[in-house]
Amino acid sequence: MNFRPLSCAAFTLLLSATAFAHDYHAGDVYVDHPYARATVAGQTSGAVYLTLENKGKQSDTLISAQSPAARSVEIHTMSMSADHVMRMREVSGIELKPQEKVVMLPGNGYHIMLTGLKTPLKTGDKFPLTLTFRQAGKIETSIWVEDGKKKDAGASHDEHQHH
Ligand SMILES: [Cu+2]
Repeated sequence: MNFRPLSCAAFTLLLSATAFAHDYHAGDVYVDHPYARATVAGQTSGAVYLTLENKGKQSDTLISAQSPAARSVEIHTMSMSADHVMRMREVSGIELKPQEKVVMLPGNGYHIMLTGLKTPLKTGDKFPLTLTFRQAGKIETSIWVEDGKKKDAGASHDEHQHH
C-alpha cells in the first residue's frame, strides 16, 4: 500500500469535510483527540483525556477548563502513592514548553476532571469543553464520549508497581 503523509492542514480539511473535526488549535497550541470515558449508573464525575502540543517557540500553560456539562471542571494529576493507591489532586495548570507534547491517558498522569455531571456520559455523545491557555487564549473543543469498558493500558491495577 502506498501511504503518503498528509500535511496537517490537508488533514484538518479532510476531517471538517466530513464533520469530523477533532483537532483544534489557537496560535501555536494544538489540542488533539479530546474524549471522555462513558460513565456508569450513579457516577457523577468523569474524566476528559486529550493531547496537548505546543508547536511554538514560547512556553504556554493550560490554566483552566470549563464545560456546561459539569458543575466544576478541574485539571488533575494522578499518581501512585507510596502505599500503592492511585491518588489524584488538582494542579494549577499544565505547562507546555516549546515543542512539548502532553498526552493524557487513563490511569496515570493528567486528566481533566468533570465533577457534578448534569447528565450521564453515554458512548457516542458529544459535549463542549473550553480550554484556556495563558498565551494562546481559549480553545473550544467538542468532547466525544467513548466506551469506558474499552481496554487500555493503565486502566487496571498495575502489579509491577510493587517493589
Ligand atoms: Cu481527577
